[in-house]
Amino acid sequence: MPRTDSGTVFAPLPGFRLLLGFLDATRQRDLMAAVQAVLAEAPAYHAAMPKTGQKMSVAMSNAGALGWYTDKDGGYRYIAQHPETGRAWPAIPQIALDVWRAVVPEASEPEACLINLYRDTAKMGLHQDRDEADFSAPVVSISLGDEALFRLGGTTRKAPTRAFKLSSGDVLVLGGEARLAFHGIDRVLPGTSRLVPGGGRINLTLRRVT
Ligand code: MD6
Ligand code: FE
Repeated sequence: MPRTDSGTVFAPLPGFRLLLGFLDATRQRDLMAAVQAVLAEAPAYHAAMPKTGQKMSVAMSNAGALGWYTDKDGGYRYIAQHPETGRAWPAIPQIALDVWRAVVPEASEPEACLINLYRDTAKMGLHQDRDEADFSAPVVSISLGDEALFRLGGTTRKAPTRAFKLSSGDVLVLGGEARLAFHGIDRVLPGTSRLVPGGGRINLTLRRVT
């Protein structure tokens, strides 16, 4: 059971799994190198929120058949090409596919790998992952680099929330009842890791989309 920022433990919704230190230092470095190769081909950008057009503080890119994207007019969606280069997204790094297979062996192959890059004071507001057609498939996330305070709530926005720390190499699964739990990143703790070149945190989220 996760230990929260206030030192207490709590029981999250069924289907929530936090695998602390799932990737050892070597596999973190190898995955980081693979992510850098993806970003060299598909540069990270600051996507804009629907309606307001407000740019997100987190920079994003994708790997896989489909990539999550948002802009002012089109809203949240999955697209098959990088919005600026027009090219197909690079393949999902093998280590990330291996994590998916190991932690959710019952699920079909992931179609999307969103890459979230947090520099400086970037954070992510409380949200549900609900732009996919099928919520029966879990979402698997892998954290690399600086530690972050992850906030997890219930399936309604007003349900109580708790924050706990995610560190480099941790893997988090939102499946079952937890698949639609609200969650976000309160803040990143700068300088807590040297893994990400230039500093900061990277989170990969693997998903089925169709
Ligand atoms: C992050 N993670 O850790 C943001 N979504 O940077 C997510 O939004 C997320 O970690 C779905 C499932 C797991 C996650
Ligand atoms: Fe999410």
